[in-house]
Amino acid sequence: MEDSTPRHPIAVASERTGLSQDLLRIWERRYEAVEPTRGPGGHRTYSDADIARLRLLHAVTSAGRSIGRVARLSTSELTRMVEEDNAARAERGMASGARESRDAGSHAAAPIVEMALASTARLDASDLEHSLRRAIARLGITSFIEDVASPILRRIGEEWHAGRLTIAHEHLASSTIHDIVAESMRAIGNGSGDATVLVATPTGERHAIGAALVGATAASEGWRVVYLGADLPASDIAAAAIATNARAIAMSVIYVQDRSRTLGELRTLRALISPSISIIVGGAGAAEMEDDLRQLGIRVGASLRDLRDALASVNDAIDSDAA
Ligand code: B12
Repeated sequence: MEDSTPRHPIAVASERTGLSQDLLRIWERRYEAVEPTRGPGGHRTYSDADIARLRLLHAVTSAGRSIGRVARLSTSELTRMVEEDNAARAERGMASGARESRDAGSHAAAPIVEMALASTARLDASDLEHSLRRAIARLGITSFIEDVASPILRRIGEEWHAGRLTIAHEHLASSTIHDIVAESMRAIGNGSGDATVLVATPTGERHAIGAALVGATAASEGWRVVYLGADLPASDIAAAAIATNARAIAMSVIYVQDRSRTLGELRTLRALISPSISIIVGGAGAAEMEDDLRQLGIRVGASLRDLRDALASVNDAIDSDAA
């Protein structure tokens, strides 16, 4: 059994657990994950038992669980969870290389997600931007989108819905993520790719980040991307597609406020452009209208993998036209 005598300042706790001092404070204040003793000057002092518990919390969150779900578990429950994770990892020893590297990406991402949420909670935009830029450099754009940006946005949505974060926190995180993803999209796509895809959201859809993620994914697949952002009328999207000679239009629909208006916009878009230009629509809102969209001749995708598949089949069609 570990010693519960308070002995270590926060710098030592950070060094021994691999968790930043900021994260230690957040885990304590928001989630009551540990309760270090306060010295006469108010400084936190951790025991060996606290440090052992923090290491367990680090291991179970790095495996993909959110701190909110595990912070209040007893130390013996956390130990059991880590043992189960280790056993599962050993059992999975024969898994394929691709799967292994994908898991490695999401393991590396879990602490980044927690750090980014902590920076958002402090409204510290420069810290948030710094950790996100480092994450893109380390993980690459695809893993950044799937393992970092999407989980952060989901968690921010949950915290916002539960009233634990305000619209100011959400705006700070959304605008930072949007700008970084859009910047990467332009950096990857700059001048490359023969085929053009136009990316936008329809009138009434103000959620732009899905479209930016779509643009960055298409750019990383070698497409030239014309990114128009959010909330555009069908007639303008069609005119831009014709002017840029786009071979595909990818639209993100996250929230449907007025179903008949959104469907009407997409119907108009389909009617205004040549049938040889593919329209691919995805996002949570698109899933709600899937049958209607298919009837209009619009392809529906649920994930960015579906987007890659759809763009690959457009490319195949371009190649067979050229042959
Ligand atoms: C940021 C945000 C906002 C910001 C957007 C800022 C911006 N510049 O984008 C602002 C403040 C404007 C906003 C407004 C609103 N929001 Co909002 N918002 C969010 C939040 C936190 C993140 C949205 C986001 O970008 N997600 C990231 C997306 C891209 O991830 P995803 O949806 O899982 O998409 C994945 C796939 O679907 C796929 N995909 C996405 N697009 C495409 C496209 C193609 C072609 C393909 C193949 C795949 C694909 O790839 C993604 C990555 O894996 C979500 C929370 C959440 N859980 O998402 C709420 C959320 C979407 N918002 C919500 C609501 C209710 C609203 C408002 C109505 C609030 C209000 N009362 O005003 C308004 C509506 C505005 C409007 N008319 O569009 C709800 C929607 C609930 C619902 N479905 O009924 C959510 C879920 C929050 C919640 N839990 O309540 N919001």
